[in-house]
Amino acid sequence: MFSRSVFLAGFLLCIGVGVAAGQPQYLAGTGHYYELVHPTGSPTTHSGNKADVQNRQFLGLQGHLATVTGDTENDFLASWLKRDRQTHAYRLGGIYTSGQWSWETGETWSYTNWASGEPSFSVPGDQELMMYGPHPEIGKWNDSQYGVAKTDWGYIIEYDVPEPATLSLLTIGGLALIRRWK
Ligand SMILES: [Ca+2]
Repeated sequence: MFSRSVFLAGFLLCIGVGVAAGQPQYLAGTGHYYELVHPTGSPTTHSGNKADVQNRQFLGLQGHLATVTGDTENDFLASWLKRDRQTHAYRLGGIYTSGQWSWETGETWSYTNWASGEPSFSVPGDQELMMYGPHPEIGKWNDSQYGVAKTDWGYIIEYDVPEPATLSLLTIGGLALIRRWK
């Protein structure tokens, strides 16, 4: 019984932390998975990345450009970007249009983590949102004119896990293991 419990605990732990580099990673603090997509050198835009992400799924979960709504989520992504130093900017799912910032998922825009002096609206009008990669303010946010193609920007995908689905997956996985063990 002891070894069975230890094995099951290990299995559950692996769901949280045992993902290979380059694969979506799980953040227990939000219960969501995240994926870094690095630039390929081809020009990309916010709307282009958004369309790409709408075709991306992980474990049957629909992805969206990441929405960062608290320190837990921001710190997780910032520390990931510190380890995986590829480029200076990663798009998020936030835009400034009709005079206000919003998340494209409809989540409440209340948390922000702007770099010093940002958002600067250096070109007035609609803006998109990015998180700094390797930069003195890594993990902080900056705004940039919406619709401008970038060759050196990556983006971050977030896969939301509905809470009942998380429980079901864990329960099904655990039951399957126990059955196999018997
Ligand atoms: Ca989020």
